[in-house]
Amino acid sequence: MLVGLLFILAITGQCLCIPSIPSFPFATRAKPITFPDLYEASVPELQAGLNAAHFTSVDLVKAYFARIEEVNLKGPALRAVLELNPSALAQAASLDRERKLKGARSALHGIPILLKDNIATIASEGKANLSEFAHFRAGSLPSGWSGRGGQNTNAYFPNADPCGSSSGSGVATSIGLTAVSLGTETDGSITCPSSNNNLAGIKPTVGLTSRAGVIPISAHQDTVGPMTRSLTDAAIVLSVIAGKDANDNFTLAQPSRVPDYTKALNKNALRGKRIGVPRRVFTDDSITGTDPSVNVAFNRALDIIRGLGATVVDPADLPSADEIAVSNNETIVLDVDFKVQLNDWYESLKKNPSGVRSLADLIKFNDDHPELEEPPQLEDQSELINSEATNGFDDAFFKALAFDQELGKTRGIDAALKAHRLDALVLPSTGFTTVPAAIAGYPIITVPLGFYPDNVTIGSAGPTTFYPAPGVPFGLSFLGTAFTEFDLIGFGFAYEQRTKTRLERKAFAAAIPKTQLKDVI
Ligand SMILES: *[C@@H]1O[C@H](CO)[C@@H](O)[C@H](O)[C@H]1NC(C)=O
Ligand SMILES: *[C@@H]1O[C@H](CO)[C@@H](O)[C@H](O)[C@H]1NC(C)=O
Ligand SMILES: *[C@@H]1O[C@H](CO)[C@@H](O)[C@H](O)[C@H]1NC(C)=O
Ligand SMILES: CC(=O)N[C@H]1CO[C@H](CO)[C@@H](O)[C@@H]1O
Repeated sequence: MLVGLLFILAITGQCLCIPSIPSFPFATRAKPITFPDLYEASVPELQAGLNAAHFTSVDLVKAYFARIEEVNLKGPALRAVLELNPSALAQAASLDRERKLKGARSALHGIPILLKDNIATIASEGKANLSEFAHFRAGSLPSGWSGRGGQNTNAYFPNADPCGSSSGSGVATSIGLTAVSLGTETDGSITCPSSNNNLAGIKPTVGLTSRAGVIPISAHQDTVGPMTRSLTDAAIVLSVIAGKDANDNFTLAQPSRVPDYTKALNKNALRGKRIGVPRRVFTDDSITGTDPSVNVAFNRALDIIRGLGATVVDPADLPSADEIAVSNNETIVLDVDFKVQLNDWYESLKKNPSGVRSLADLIKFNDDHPELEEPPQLEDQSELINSEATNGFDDAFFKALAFDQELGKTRGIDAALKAHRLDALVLPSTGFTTVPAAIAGYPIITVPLGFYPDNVTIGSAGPTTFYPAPGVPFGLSFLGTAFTEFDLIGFGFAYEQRTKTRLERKAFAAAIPKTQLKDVI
């Protein structure tokens, strides 16, 4: 499954492809071809251009590589991309040949995709920078920093926080360094960087997409999902990556058929629905609770949702909200899972030239190589040390896991949905609003909600990063119970299409790459 190629240029799946159009034989005057702007280009637009032979996948790879070159280490040095797939051009050429002979295999045929670095690939391939160990190394470390990649920063304000841990996927997709990307979420790591980078993101139900080959934090919470510029693109990617995988037994519990999520893209999807606002999840949140920019935009969003024909139930609190706010059960579960599963992951590697074969080795490696892994102000690896100190799957672990299920599901999201007869919950995507869905393993769909105003007081998010900051985006999350992605995508799409918030503001000028398809053809 995901064991992809940097630029996974083809994946099998439902074919939404537009049939290839033969060149029009009677044309007397060729109509000038207009190429899609790669800052915003959607998968259907790219697929149409590929099928019409206006450009090839080779052209796309060349253009994206040139765009990465412009801003990744040069110019604003966003450090969003770690590696380029050395075989991407050859793979693209082979997929171009296949398209000519047989047509496109799927809606992703020949579409460049960027993967978060914790997702295994077949050979050495390209990759998005991330918060190290998906930000599990230590809560104090800034988002987007890794020893390997340096500090990845936001494209909307110089040195702003990209959020994490799928930071590189977020930043690279936000300015069109790739068509689409994949991130992973344990608690917030797709939702938050999608929010901070003006993207649509889908954190699927745990078990909808396979984690085989993904460096784990926790089998109970980890999930792989798309980060894209529109929910249309996200639905296309999710339709391809969802499904059962014998190498990840959590996927065996999903419903028998993967829906075509593009069928959920209905502008009227909110009509007649009941959407609840679990206010206690964010009113006490240090990031979201008192933030006037987020709260004003959120209340405006509720009016828009009403305008789209839904009933907004406000508040529709999770009975467990106050307990979740003070609970340490999630940390107990993650600390144990991480040690056990990371050690299993090291053991599963066929080749590992690094000499690091366990969590204990990793902690020692970091301490032995401060120049690589513990530069000044970034020494902290307390969460790794806490995890190493745990004793495997003991009574305390199973108790904490059971509490999490209860707090997140039965007395949490499911209780609120049931009590108020709701179709979904809606929340700002900022801060700690991802926790209930994280401990429940439930889905979150995020779409752009707004931007910090130009006069916002710039805050600090780490030794060299800022949050909030002028122009930095934030998102709106739709939440539901397990495997309700189809409905949630519909609700997010109705809101996205009504508001088109993403298009209201662009990245700062130096962070916008100039190369376009016309420059490489
Ligand atoms: C998956 O398999 C592991 C052992 O390989 C087992 O401990 C776990 O309970 C299984 N999980 C599910 C959801 O089937
Ligand atoms: C786990 O959650 C339960 C229910 O809220 C709570 O009573 C318990 O104190 C929590 N445990 C920890 C370690 O936070
Ligand atoms: C920013 O500007 C808006 C209106 O333009 C104003 O209402 C608000 O008070 C200002 N905020 C700050 C922090 O100056
Ligand atoms: C090992 C490696 O490729 N490191 C690169 C990671 O990405 C950063 C920023 O893009 C580069 O500075 C490193 O060379």
